[in-house]
Amino acid sequence: MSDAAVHLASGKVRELFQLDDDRLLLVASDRISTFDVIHPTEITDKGRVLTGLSAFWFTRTRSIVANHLLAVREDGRSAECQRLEMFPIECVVRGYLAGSAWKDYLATGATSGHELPQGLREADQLPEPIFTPATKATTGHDENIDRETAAQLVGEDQLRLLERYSLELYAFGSKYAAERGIILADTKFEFGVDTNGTIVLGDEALTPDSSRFWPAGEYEPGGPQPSFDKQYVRDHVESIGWDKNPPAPALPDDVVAGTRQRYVEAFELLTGHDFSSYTANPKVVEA
Ligand code: Q0N
Repeated sequence: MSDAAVHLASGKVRELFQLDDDRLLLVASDRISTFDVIHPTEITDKGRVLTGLSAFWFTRTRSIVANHLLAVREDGRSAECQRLEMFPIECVVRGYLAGSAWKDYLATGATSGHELPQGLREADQLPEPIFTPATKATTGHDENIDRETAAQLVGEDQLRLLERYSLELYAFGSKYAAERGIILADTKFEFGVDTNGTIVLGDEALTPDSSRFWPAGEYEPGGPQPSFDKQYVRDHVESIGWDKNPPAPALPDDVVAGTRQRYVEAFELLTGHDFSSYTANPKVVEA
């Protein structure tokens, strides 16, 4: 990392440093969480997979919306980014009924103000993708909010643009992924504005940590779907009876190896590059 980079923020799995007035360094660790708790065991190369996938998507979605990526560093896990003023909402798009949207739907028939058809099952595809903004919770879970609440937070005109960019990014990513055997059930974007007031896509984008990736070959609506990346870990912690309260258990070698392989597989399926070619030269994803 650069000298004198100032630590700005820590997420569960990523760290943010300030490089200078205009630039940040976003570093993706190999940490993994299940049920919102970080395990003490790391998944080798997970951070590189997430950084590489984000860079891949940033390169391919520039015609939809500008993004904050300036350069991926040689380590493959650190990204130099343009400093933005972030919007205080998470821009979630859902093509399938899962997670908190499924819970909302069971309770109310709607999610984030979208009335949904009756009779949907868990994990069903929605008639069309929906924009379901949420507030960023510093602790605990993000809260789904309706359009009006989101408009109060960012302004009506900005919200309209955020919604449009989010839906276009999801449409691009979900089509691309579906052609490669991965269902992009839902995904979360974070946007900011640059010094000109232009909206810019920040954070990571269309990664397994910011999205639900389901293996298309195993898709079976009517219940929870296996996660493309974390299913070995979830199955393992369920099998040992972990109560999902901290601390999370250490993971055995076979679970680590299987999980690493799933992350690498997602990277290779989506980018079309061998993961080894990315570690040799991270710029391959930006071509
Ligand atoms: C920023 N977060 C939230 C990493 C992710 N380009 C940017 N400019 C200014 N601020 C941010 C970005 C970005 N991306 C994003 N916080 C600040 C998520 N963080 C939490 C910590 O780890």
